[in-house]
Formats: sequence, structure tokens, C-alpha cells
Amino acid sequence: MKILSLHQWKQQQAKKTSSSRNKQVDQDVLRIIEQVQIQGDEALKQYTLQFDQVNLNSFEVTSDEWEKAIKKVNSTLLDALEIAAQNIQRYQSEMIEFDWSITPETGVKLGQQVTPLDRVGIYIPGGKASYPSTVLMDAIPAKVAGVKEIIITSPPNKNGEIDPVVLAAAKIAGVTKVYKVGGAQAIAALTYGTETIPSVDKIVGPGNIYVTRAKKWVYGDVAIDMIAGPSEICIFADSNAPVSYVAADLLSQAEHDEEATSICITNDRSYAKLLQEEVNRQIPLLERKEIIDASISQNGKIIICENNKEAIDTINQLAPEHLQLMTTDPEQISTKIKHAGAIFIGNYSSEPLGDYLAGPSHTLPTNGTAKFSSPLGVYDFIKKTSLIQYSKNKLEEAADTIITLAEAEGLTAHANAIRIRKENNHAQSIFK
Ligand code: HSO
Ligand code: ZN
Repeated sequence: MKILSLHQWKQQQAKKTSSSRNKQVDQDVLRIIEQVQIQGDEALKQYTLQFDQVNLNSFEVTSDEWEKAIKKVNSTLLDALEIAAQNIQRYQSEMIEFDWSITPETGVKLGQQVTPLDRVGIYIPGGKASYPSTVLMDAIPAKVAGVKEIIITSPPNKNGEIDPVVLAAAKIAGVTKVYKVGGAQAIAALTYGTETIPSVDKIVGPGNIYVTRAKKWVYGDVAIDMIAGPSEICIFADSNAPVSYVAADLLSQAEHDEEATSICITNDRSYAKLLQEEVNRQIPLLERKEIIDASISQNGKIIICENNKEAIDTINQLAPEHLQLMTTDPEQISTKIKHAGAIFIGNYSSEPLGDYLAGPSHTLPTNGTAKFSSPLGVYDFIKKTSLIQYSKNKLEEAADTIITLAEAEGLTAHANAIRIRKENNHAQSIFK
């Protein structure tokens, strides 16, 4: 883990270029999307054989299969999922929005009607990154929003099965159906529909680069939550922050992925040295040391800032997915943070608390997108419709203003629709 001055870090940032890898991936992804559109289930079958090495004749997890899988999960784990689910449900319930209307003047009523999406799809990765916690974090907000059909797609293992814990979490979260399809083909199926998989209104959930690029390409034909990148953690620590905690928290995110980013910002050079040593001490003790080591040596950094202001500016520029504040008066500092997916305040608010239990969704904006987007929440699964209601008198009062504006745009049919009412003339006033 390198120690850098703020100046050195800024120089490094400036040199970053975007990767050309996406081009090759995009070619493959576009072909897969096209084939799924043309061939439907047959294409899914072929891609599942090619990428997941399993020959499936049907993709849906049957209720019998689902029940049997849940019975395999031990009761302590089921209880833990239930506790997490309750916390997520309680937190998300605070975000429910209701219809509203105002009467700014007698005869005028304006408002907004809130409607949940009809059907949503959640992509759950398989293999080394199969996270039942993500099922809860993504499906419960949809459920709380009132979405009737919540569908999961996830790649099957070589035996054609989905992780039983994922299925247990799906049941607890109120998921309607689970399909054994992964990759870009799953995103195409959720967007355009196939014989077995219905098309959805929105696709959410993390995935590998194929899934992420596919989401980017189908966006517009379907809504998506975000373009999610590898996990990121940034910890702002002063010399009072227990160095073993800071190291452990940085390494917790590094275990997700070789591409994950762990950054500590501190104002104390000797603390930075201590932390560097502690990180090196802890890595070999961890089970996923290879991934962690790769991630920390590529993307692990300790940045020295001279004072709080410099540190806060740097954090706002980074807009990290997760920010931990382990300084004196972390609450005060949190009020100065404008851009972060989630802020964890104080030494006892370690990031895995948010990953699993506290309640806010762990699906968060990455890669600096916290500058313009929010954590996944109930608001991702609702949409709004405007309501406008004028009385006869009020429309007559407003008529001339509307007609002036419409005629200025050369849209005389618009003007006519108003004039015909103003003059209370059922004959077509335009012909007068
Ligand atoms: N930290 C991850 C989510 C997760 N962690 C799932 C554990 N399981 C999101 O950045
Ligand atoms: Zn995590």
C-alpha cells in the first residue's frame, strides 16, 4: 500500500486513461443481445452451455426446487437473513412516497400520483461473487415500493443449480420467480423477453463487465439502476483511529475483487507508516489473501492531507462508494461531505455493518458517480405521473396566456384547443 502526498496522488489521477477493453467486450455483448432477440430461449440455451457449461432444458427454478434448496440452509443463517431483511425493510419504508395534490387557487388542482413499476429484474452474479445479501438489498426496496413481480436471474453452476442461500434470501425478500440465466444473455432476456422470461421495466443489480456493458447497451429499452464498478472504500482517519480497525476495514473491501479500491486519507505521516505496516501484517492472515494482495498493491493508497479542509475536498473529489469517518468529531465532518454513496460515522460503524445488516442498501454508486446518483432505494422502483385539473372559469382566465405562448411557437392547433373552450363554442373556432 503506497503512501502518497496529495500532490503525488493528484498527478497519478491525471494520468489515468480509459481502458480499450470495453471495445472487445462490446462486440461480444452486442452479438449476444441480438441473438437473444432473434432466437429467444434457444439462444439462452446455447450461451448457458457455452459460458456456464451446463445444458438446461428449462430456466425457471420450480417451486419444488426452491423449497428443497431452502431446506438445505442452516437455521442460524436463515435467522441472520431474516434479521437483515427486517432492518432493510424498516429503513426502506421511510422512503415510501405518497400521492399529493395542491389547490393553489379555487378551481385549480395540481398533483402527483405515485405508481410502483409493474415488473423488475434483479441480476445476481454467480460463482465467486454470489451474494445472498445483495438479493435482500435489491429486492426488498422493490417489494416496499409495491412492485408486484420481482424476478431474479442468476447464472447456474455446473449442476444447473442456483446457490440455495440465494434462493432462501429470494424467498425472504418476496421474489416472485428465479431464472437460471447469467451474463449479457440474461440482461437481453430481461429487456426483450423470451418464450420463458418476461420482459421487465427495470433491471438492477451488480455484475461482471459483460453484464454491466449489456446494461449500458439496453438502457433506453429498459430502465437500469446504475453502471456499477468494483467496490471502493475510503477511510478518513486521524492518529486516534485504532490502526488495526482501519487496516481490517480497508482489507474487507479489497477481498471483493482485484480491481477493488481501498484508500486511507490521514493528516499524520507517522500514522500512515504504522497503517502500512499493519496492512502488511494482516494480509497474509486473511483467507482471500491473493485477491486482497493484488487489489491493495494495485489500488491501495494512503494519501497524506495537511488539514481537514484538504481531506474533505479530496473526499468530495473522489466521491467514494463507501466513506468511513474515523476522526474526532466524525459527525461534524460528515456534514461537510457532499459526495459519497454511504458515510459510516465513527470507529464502530465498520463498512461490513452496512454490507449486511444496518438497513441502507449496499448497492451504491461507484467510480465517482456519487456526484450525481444515489444508493438503490424505494425511489428506484416507483415513478410519478403529474395531475392537472382546471375548472371552466380558471381555464377561461388562463386562455389568453396559453394562446399567446402557443402562437409564439407557431402551434395554432394548440391555441385552438384553448380558444374553442374560451369561446365556449363547440363549432371549430379556427374556421371563424
Ligand atoms: N461491499 C459490496 C457489497 C457486499 N459486501 C456484498 C459483501 N457482500 C458493495 O460494494
Ligand atoms: Zn462488501
